Order: sequence, then structure tokens, then C-alpha cells
Amino acid sequence: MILYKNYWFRPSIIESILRAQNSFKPRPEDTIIAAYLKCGTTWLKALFFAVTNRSQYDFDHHPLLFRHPQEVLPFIEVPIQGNLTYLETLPSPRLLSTHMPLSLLPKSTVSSGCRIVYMCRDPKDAFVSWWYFYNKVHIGYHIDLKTAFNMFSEGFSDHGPCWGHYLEYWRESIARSDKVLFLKYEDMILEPIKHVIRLALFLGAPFSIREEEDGVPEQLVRLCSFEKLSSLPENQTGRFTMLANTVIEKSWYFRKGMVGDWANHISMEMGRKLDCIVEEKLKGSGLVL
Ligand code: PAP
Repeated sequence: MILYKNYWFRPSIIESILRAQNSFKPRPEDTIIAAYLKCGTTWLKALFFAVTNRSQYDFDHHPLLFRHPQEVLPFIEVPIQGNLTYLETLPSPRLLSTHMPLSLLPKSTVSSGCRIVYMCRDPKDAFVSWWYFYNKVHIGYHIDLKTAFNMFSEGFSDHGPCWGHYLEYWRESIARSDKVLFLKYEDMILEPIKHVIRLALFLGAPFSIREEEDGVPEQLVRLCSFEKLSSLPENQTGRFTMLANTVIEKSWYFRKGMVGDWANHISMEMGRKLDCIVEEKLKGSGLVL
């Protein structure tokens, strides 16, 4: 990996980030969902798409029943068929996503006034999720859990350190709460309906009293639930070819979708060690995980 402006990346990702920095032209009407790796992008993409387009589709014929959530919103830094200008052809308001740290997005992203929705997650769960994913993707380059954990704890991880990633968006969400919404995976799991209502409000499309009476938020949450999405044939079969010809099975984006699975993989002591590191890094910021 290469250290680029305080974050570690694989060379192929750096190339695409540099390309995105040069070519991405944010618009004030854009909404971007952002997250560190394995913090819930797939889920947020689904929720986001479902909330925003809710008047267009009924729940029996919804596009999310036939399209993987990763496909319904493009990544700013991952070109579609090598073509980043594709983003320019999308009509406003665009729904986009990114794994880039805030400081690496083109400067005009913040000044454009576009909305950003960020999702963070307990780093222990994000780490375990990443470790599984990495070893599936990089066959022949298996990394054992302990080595990966030590690297992660030192901030030496894909797009890491995760705490820097979290902090940049957190600070921006404090400074500009009308434009940057900061969500936590664990809160969303605990109270998904409350957070979907909050998301819709933030996006400027609050649920009407009628919609709430009709149970629309509940239906959206059910449609985007781990159980529902992971059971769909579209999400169980097929694959994506990503950057550097990396092949990713669609099903790999769905593993357990739960809070606290880290405890089944790393010891309590390791968990405490990572907690202490992260607490220290976040100290004084007001962000508590
Ligand atoms: P990415 O970083 O490659 O984009 P991302 O979608 O952020 O992946 O993270 C995948 C995690 O979200 C997986 O967590 P796990 O390994 O701990 O299980 C995946 O299971 C979880 N996930 C996917 N869809 C949902 C969902 N609908 N609800 C809750 N969690 C989900």
C-alpha cells in the first residue's frame, strides 16, 4: 500500500482517486453517501435509493428486488467501464457514493453545498468484515487475522486509518449539520425506522403523515433489510468486475449484517486494545463509538 495524504491505499485505488479528483464536478443538488470500508455502504445505498425514489415504485416491483444495491448508486472514484465522464451524463439530482476520505474529495465538493450522508461503524466489526472480504477477493494472498488486526490497529489498512476517515466527516457534520449527516451502523440496526425517517428529512423529502400512517418507512426498512436483500437471487449470484480487474461475487457484500460479530473472531483483549487506540484518536472530538 501507499501512504497518500495521511491515508493508505492500494496503487490502483490511488490512480482512480487522482482521476476522480481531476474529473469529478460536484453539483449543489448532489447527495453523496460516504463511508469507510465495510461500514454499511451496501445498506445505505439501498435505503437511500428506496427513500429517494419511493413515489416511483411499488414494493412488489421495486428495482431493488432485481438490482444489487451496489449497482443503483455509482461510486465517484470507481469508473464504470473505465469511464468517469459517465457521472457527468447523469441528470441532477445525482445520488453518488464514495469511500474517499473527505480531505481527498475535490475541494469544490464541500463548497458546492451538496449533501453528504456518512456512515461509521464499530471499527472492530468493520475490521472483521473487511478481513473476510479481503481474503475472498485476494485468493492466494491470504492474510491471517492477527497480522491483519495489528496492521489495522496501526492505521495501516485499506483507506485507513479508519479513525481519521471518521473524524474528518464527523467534524464536517458538526460544522455544517444541514449538509452533512453522520450516522452510525449500530444506531441504524437498533432503530432503523427512526433513522430512515431522519434520512428522508435530511434529504429534503420527509415522509408525509399519510405515508407514516400507511407504514411506508417500515416497508422501506423491510425491503432494505439484510434478511430481504441477502435472500434475493439477484444478490446471491453473479459478480462485479471492479478496479484492476478484481472480481467480486455479489453475495460477498452480505455476510452477517450484525453488531458485535467481532467477539466471535478476536479476543476481548484485542478488542479492548483497538477500543483504546480509537478512543485516544477520537478524544476531544465529541465522537463516541
Ligand atoms: P463495502 O465497503 O465493500 O462497500 P459495505 O457494504 O460497506 O461494503 O459493508 C458490508 C457489510 O455490511 C457486511 O458486514 P458483515 O461482514 O459484518 O456482515 C454486510 O453483511 C453488511 N450489510 C450488507 N447489507 C446490509 C443490510 N441490508 N443491513 C445491514 N448490514 C448489511
